[in-house]
Amino acid sequence: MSGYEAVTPMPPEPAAPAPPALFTRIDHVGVAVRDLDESISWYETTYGLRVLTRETHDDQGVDEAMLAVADTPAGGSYVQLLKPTREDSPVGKFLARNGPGVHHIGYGVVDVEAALRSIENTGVRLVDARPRHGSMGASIAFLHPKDTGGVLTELVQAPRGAAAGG
Ligand code: CMX
Ligand code: CO
Repeated sequence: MSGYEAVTPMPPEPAAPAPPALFTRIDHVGVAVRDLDESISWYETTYGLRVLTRETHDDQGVDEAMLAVADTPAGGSYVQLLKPTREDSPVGKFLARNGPGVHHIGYGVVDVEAALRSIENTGVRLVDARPRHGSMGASIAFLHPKDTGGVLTELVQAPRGAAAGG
């Protein structure tokens, strides 16, 4: 006897299957700004970016501009400049608390409804239980920043046949 007890080795735990990747690309970075025209000019003159669309979304309380950064086979990527139309909106409250800066990240997904259900099943709180309309015809939904490491996260499904931002 060696002094060691014979130990039957445990069979290795079966590895949990890796979940399929939900994100296809970074669709856009949403930036809170105080003056939309001034910010657009700064992005144009400093970075040479081009404005694709300007929209007002009363439900979100924003005036916004989408600037094109890149076009990829999986879809486009953009900077979304956001100016609040009222103080008690998400971007209005963010600006009052933090000043101008990155407000959220929008990730491209193939199917926003399926992605929402999959993420919800992991226990992350959803801001939007169902997808809604976003910029440039996209279908979007937000996840709560308190459950995503402090990053307000938007899922973006491009409209059929188009590369779109949210
Ligand atoms: N990033 C990280 N944390 C954020 C945040 C952000 N953008 N906005 C708010 N929070 C945090 C706050 O810091 C605060 O944290 P503490 O409790 O630790 O102080 C907490 O969330 C609550 O902040 P609040 O100002 O009281 O905000 P509300 O709870 O009223 O709303 C949220 C938070 C996420 C539900 C709201 O911002 C929301 O519905 N966002 C999604 C819609 C949106 O952002 N629309 C504008 C963009 C539209 C587009 O991209 O098309
Ligand atoms: Co956005």
